[in-house]
Amino acid sequence: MINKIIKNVLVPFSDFIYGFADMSGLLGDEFKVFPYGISIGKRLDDAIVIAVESGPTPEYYALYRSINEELKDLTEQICVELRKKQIRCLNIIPTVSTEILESADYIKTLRYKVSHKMVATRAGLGWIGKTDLFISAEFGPRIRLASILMDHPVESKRKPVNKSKCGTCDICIIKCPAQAANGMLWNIHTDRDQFFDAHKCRDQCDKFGRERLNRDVRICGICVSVCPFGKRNK
Ligand code: B12
Repeated sequence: MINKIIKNVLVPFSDFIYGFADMSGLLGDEFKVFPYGISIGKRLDDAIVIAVESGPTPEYYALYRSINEELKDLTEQICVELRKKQIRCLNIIPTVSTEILESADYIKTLRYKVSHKMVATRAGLGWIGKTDLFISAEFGPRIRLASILMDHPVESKRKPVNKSKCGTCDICIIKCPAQAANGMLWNIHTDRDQFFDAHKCRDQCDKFGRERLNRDVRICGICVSVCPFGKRNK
């Protein structure tokens, strides 16, 4: 029933991936009533991503904005249908609100209370790469993610992914203009801050936003563009 609802909304289906996650015990107390999750990824346009190899372009920024809006609408549509079936759910939008972006806690930690990547690894869709990107089996990191939390369990065909499959590949580390990663391979016991300096990354995104796009936005995308898993699945 839930699969049918999701497939009816995600059109064309070949542009999306989705999976079901058991999030019990992984989120804060405020989410206790929603222990299960749906992870949804929309693929990014290859031509636009390829052009980001040396930094963000206006086309990439436009894509980022339009996919955020699209995913927000699609996940809301799914939530409406789930609620009709008496399933309680919460739509976690792709990015964070301006209010959160400006909060002291976010500026200090660069962490949000629901990590889309965590929902995605629990759903068995992929793993975390060396520059802390989520790498999907289908499209590599060339996706944008959204999540739905709910109170209804759904059996998953995929097993949660607990460690990185990047092996010896270091291309995202070499190409990162912020030199934000140290090369450590991720597993579920590795905290982001052990292998990735999010503040260095944010400062570079901020610089790119001002210099390349003339805007107060934080955007980069080089690690997304250079990952061989994204290229392989083109
Ligand atoms: C804060 C934030 C940033 C910050 C910090 C980035 C960071 N890596 O933490 C800054 C401003 C630097 C940033 C930059 C960018 N961001 Co950003 N950002 C976010 C945001 C809003 C929250 C991320 C967060 O809370 N991080 C905190 C850490 C702790 O969590 P995490 O990074 O998500 O990953 C950890 C957990 O998932 C954990 N984990 C995974 N599975 C499991 C399972 C278990 C059991 C456990 C215990 C842990 C665990 O492993 C990871 C490492 O510890 C998310 C949206 C969201 N709500 O998730 C987007 C998001 C991460 N950003 C995204 C993107 C694309 C970018 C940029 C490329 C910008 C751009 N659009 O050009 C850059 C590059 C970032 C990079 N290489 O990581 C995408 C990533 C897509 C992908 N394929 O991975 C997201 C998911 C937005 C989206 N809707 O798709 N971002």
